[in-house]
Amino acid sequence: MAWFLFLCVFVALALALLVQQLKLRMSGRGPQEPPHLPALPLIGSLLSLQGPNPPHVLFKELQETYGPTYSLMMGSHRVIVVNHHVHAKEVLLKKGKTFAGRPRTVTTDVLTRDGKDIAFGDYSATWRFHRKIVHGALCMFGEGSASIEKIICAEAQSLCSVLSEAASVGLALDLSPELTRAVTNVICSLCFNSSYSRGDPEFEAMLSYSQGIVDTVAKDSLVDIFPWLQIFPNADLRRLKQCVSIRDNLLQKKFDEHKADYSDHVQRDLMDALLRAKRSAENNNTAEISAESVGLSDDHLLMTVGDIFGAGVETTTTVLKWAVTYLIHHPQVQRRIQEELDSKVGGDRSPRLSDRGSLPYLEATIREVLRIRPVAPLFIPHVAVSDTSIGDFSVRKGTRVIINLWSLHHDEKEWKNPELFDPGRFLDSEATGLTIPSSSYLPFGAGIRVCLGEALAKMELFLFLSWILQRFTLSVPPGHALPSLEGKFGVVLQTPKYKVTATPRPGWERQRSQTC
Ligand code: PLO
Repeated sequence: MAWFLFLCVFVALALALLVQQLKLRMSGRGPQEPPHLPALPLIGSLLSLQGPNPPHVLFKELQETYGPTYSLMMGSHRVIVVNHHVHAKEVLLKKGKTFAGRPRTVTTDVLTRDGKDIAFGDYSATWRFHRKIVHGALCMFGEGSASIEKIICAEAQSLCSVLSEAASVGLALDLSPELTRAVTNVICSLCFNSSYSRGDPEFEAMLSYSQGIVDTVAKDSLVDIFPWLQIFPNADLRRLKQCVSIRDNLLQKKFDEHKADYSDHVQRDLMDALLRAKRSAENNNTAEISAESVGLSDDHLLMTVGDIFGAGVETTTTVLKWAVTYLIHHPQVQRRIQEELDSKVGGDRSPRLSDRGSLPYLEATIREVLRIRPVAPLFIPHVAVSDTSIGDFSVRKGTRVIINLWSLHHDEKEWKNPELFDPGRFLDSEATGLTIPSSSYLPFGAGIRVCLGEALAKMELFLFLSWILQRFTLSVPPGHALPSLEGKFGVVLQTPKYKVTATPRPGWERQRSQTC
């Protein structure tokens, strides 16, 4: 009986597949639609997406069969995967507004109270207004401001003290929590005008909930493809909900504290700036957009601070960890950065932002890290908000579009030996100036959803790496294997866990008390 049922289901699925393919061919839209991976009713193209490789690598490989732009079905959702920079730029820049939508998924809805944030929130008047005030607030507190440089340098100083202490007792360290604390404190100062010291229980709680969220959110897990799976017990979803609830309590606490002693006259941090923008929109009855009319609730502000916090910490920390990992694999690159630092900054003071122009090799190294291991190899999926096209292919409203940044950054036609770590490719022929040798390079995305924290991230990467490399040489402890370069796929591409020995450079055996 069971085998008969099984046979019936199998025959039904096969027939449905055949009919679907025939329909596609006969509809006359055939040549207009992107090449399509086989798809079965209900499960979509899931069978073609199995295998040992993470999605970004698999999507890159599938180009060989289907070309650089192809489509597939994730459950009942039509998805187009874009692997080439020309089409990627059409989606992000030329038709940015048409492709500005975001899909709603079970996990991101849990994280963002049904899309009330900026990164995962769908395109709407509320979203535009919301992004505008966050952009304004970030500009006021971030980019180019002297205070942010001071904050980063203070954290760099404290990070280097920890490395120095460990070195003095011959201890190898897992740099992950140290880098995370440094980066978290920068964002904390910016958002809440506060910071954490080593071992602070609130910081430890944050480390653990954030890891829980990174492990479970927005990675095209089955529950995001098949939302009805929520009705079954799901350990990942349970963990995500627990972590989000811990995060939300923490954010709510900070939010309430700020609201309690908010004053229109002083703006201490980003949270004050957001509160002020919201209040002024509410009071401004004559404005065409008031907070009421665009529906900017307390939830929106809270979720946005969650975004800034999460994005500000996870992304920058991840890039720093990849930078350290590649520097350990390539001691000659480390040496060259150190020589550059010695000759341009010297040993009597610490690097400053104004040194950026005179340290091209370090900048080139940062660019190369962002190329070879992009933080978000598939970005966050976009959605077409109306019927449109990509190149010659028609795209129906509601189609999800995944830009495979991994393919752009590893395109053999654009990059010589793309798997080779070579900062030199970002230097000009005299090796004194910086270039971007290919248009297939978009580490921060592009268009109306471009990363809001690009300037802040670049300042942090430059200052943290220059401070560390001025003082230390990084390696794995004797006898330890080099860390894997593979990366664990998720909402960010994660580095492996491993220990690092930071050996003080001559003259830096004892931490000097210097600021920038
Ligand atoms: C990281 C874990 C945090 O606890 C929550 C969070 C918020 C914003 C997310 C971020 C996580 C991961 C990186 C994301 C960012 C918004 C933009 C950024 C997705 C999930 C990228 C790379 O697009």
